[in-house]
Amino acid sequence: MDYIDAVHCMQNTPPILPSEQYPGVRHRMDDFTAVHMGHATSVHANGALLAWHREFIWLWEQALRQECSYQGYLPYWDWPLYAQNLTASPLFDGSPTSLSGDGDPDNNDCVTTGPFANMQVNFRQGAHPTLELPENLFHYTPHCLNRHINSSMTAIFSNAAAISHLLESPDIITFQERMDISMDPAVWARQFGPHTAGHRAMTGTMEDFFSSPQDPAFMLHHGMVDRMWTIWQAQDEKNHRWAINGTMTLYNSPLTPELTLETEFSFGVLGRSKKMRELMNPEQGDYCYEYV
Ligand SMILES: [Cu+2]
Repeated sequence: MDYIDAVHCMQNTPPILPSEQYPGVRHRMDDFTAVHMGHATSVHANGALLAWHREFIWLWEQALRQECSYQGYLPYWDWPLYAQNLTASPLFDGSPTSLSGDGDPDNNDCVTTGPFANMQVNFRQGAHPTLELPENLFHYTPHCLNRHINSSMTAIFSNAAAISHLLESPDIITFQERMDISMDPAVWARQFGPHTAGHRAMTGTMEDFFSSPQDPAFMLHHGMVDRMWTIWQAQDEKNHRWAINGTMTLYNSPLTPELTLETEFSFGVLGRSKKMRELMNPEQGDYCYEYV
């Protein structure tokens, strides 16, 4: 409940981004969505996904604490617990302690139950991955938080066996593919990792390539992505901890320079730029966290 209150608080806190350039930004949570949107083409389906989103959710947790007096930690969505039936799970059953339930199919799939019932989201949705930022990306396009939850994908790709398989990845290339999506277009349609499956299962707001952080489920979903990476990294300090693979281009194509520990990531108004090296260990540098 404290977490839900803190999210509401962020939605009632004025933004930092200027409204002339970012007309859709109406509150602090929108700052996070807008930064995610601006970086989306360079931090997905490539070598930057894990590290960039680690910092992104860490910055969110910091902001909840510093700006909304949140005393807790960032919760995560424990995929295998609910993979077979998301709408029956305590996360999405629509109860007062959930992140709200499924959308109402008779009302444009708008979410009408739980703490985020009738919540307004401010950026458009429906975008798929593209190499270029779409025009009018930051325009004010108010509509309802919407979902059309379908557990068929998480049932297959986020279950306990899939998570074990993910954590047994022998190297970072395999881990990335099992987490997210294969780099081989031939298998895209039938093979997903739990990262992709979670976005697709929620559909609607959560499925937009750019503006998905508008759904309060996003941060918990990425909490679990980061938890998986954290566990995998800690399995083998020598071979997993500093393992990097890929570029900052969507699907690593066209080919751009390989990431190194010196590659810098930016986080706009959310925080200072950081090198890849600073994002590789949750117990080093600015970070001091672990997963239970
Ligand atoms: Cu993302």
